[in-house]
Amino acid sequence: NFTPTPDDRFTFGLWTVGWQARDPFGDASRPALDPVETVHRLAELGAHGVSFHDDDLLAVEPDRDKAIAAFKKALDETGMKVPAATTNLFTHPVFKDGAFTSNDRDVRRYALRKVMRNLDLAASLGAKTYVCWGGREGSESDAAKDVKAAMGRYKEALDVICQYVIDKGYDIRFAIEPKPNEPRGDILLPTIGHALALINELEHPEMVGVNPEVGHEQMAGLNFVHGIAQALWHGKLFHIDLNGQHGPKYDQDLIFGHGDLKSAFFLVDLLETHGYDGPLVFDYKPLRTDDPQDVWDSAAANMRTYLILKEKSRVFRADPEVQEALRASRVDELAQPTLAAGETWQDLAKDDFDVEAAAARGFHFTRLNQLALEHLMGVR
Ligand code: GLT
Ligand code: MN
Ligand code: MN
Ligand code: MN
Repeated sequence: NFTPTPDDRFTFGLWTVGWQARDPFGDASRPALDPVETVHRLAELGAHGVSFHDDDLLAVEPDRDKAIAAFKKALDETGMKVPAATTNLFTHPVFKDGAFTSNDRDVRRYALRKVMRNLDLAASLGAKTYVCWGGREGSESDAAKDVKAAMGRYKEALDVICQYVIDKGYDIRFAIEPKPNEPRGDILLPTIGHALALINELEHPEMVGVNPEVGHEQMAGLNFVHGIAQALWHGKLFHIDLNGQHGPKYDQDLIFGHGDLKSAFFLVDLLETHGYDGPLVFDYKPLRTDDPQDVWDSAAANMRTYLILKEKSRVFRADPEVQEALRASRVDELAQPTLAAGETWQDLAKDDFDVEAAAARGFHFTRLNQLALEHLMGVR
């Protein structure tokens, strides 16, 4: 039974199901969705929570106080949580050259004010993570952006908002969301690795992690599972955006599993076997061809796919043939330190290693991979 419950920690951004399907070539194909309806519908489907941009709350009610009150009421009625929130620093044309790294200093100051205002709301709703997607931080021309200076401003902005959270006593950490391009020709912090490197330069690196999105790494041709494993190793996987993508092209934001299904399987396997306990967030776009009822089918499909893959992973790991194949491929041997306890480089000197014999040994990865695929294809 693949029916989600709040214990599964599934959450959705209001902007996902609420996407009206405007694209660069066409108008909206669906009407605006009331965040109150979203909260109720997602709760009925078994979700745990919702996240939002400051501006998402104003989708149908322009009065901010009224919109917030209605949203809070829906949360109270349904028991839905707000694990994370974020700021829209990309839609208004004032952000056309970015927010934290706009060449225009006044825009940078306005962006920080916009973040701080929404941090107050996020804290009041109990959000523990605040996402920073730098969609417009970047350029189309290398002449137009002093990237070294931009890194300084990015650090400065993150330092300021960390200090704000500390001074206000909020229990909030930040998660940087990398993306290589779109809407800018090139976006700063294009990959998980770039974001991790910047975090090391901050005043409060412990307060900042990453929010990687499946499609964003795959747009750059990168292996998302590897990126997530490294983020986990650094203790920096604060949040994750799950969706689907078919290789390097525009950001598709497909339903989770509707892009690279093999990668989705190994991702769920990694998250479920390596103790990720944060929210499982679907950041997808219902197809432009979907009608308002289809949208809820698509929301349910994300969660159902995750739960099916979780079960596939469990059965894969429990299969004695898989366990034997993992041993034959020496997958467990990699966890063994290369030097034994107490050894130093000097102990590597005595050399009785048979290079040719080791070179001749196969790793039998084909068998292991085929076993994984047969589990995924449902024949085992
Ligand atoms: C925007 C973007 C997403 C980010 C969101 C957070 S909004 O739709 O494409 O990947 O996660 O700002
Ligand atoms: Mn995306
Ligand atoms: Mn997106
Ligand atoms: Mn995202």
